[in-house]
Amino acid sequence: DDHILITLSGEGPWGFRLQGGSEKNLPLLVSKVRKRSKACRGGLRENDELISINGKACAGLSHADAMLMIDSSGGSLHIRVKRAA
Ligand code: LEU
Repeated sequence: DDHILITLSGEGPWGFRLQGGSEKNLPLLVSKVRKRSKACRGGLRENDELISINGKACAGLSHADAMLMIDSSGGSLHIRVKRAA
């Protein structure tokens, strides 16, 4: 599987949704990417697994924690994702 670093510039909303999180013992996966959104144009894809958000590892993060970190980016959003080959 590939790791891909995605940078989204400016402010949210970015146009994607997450599922999973540590409270469910599931990886944080991108469940939906809105067409023509910043997330879509920036290369984010459905089923990508979030590995880090703004340089902070996602291991152990709950769904709510991850959403807070994304919402409080305050400017550009840097996410590392793992994409199934
Ligand atoms: N729904 C948010 C957005 O599109 C992202 C979510 C994962 C916090 O900006």
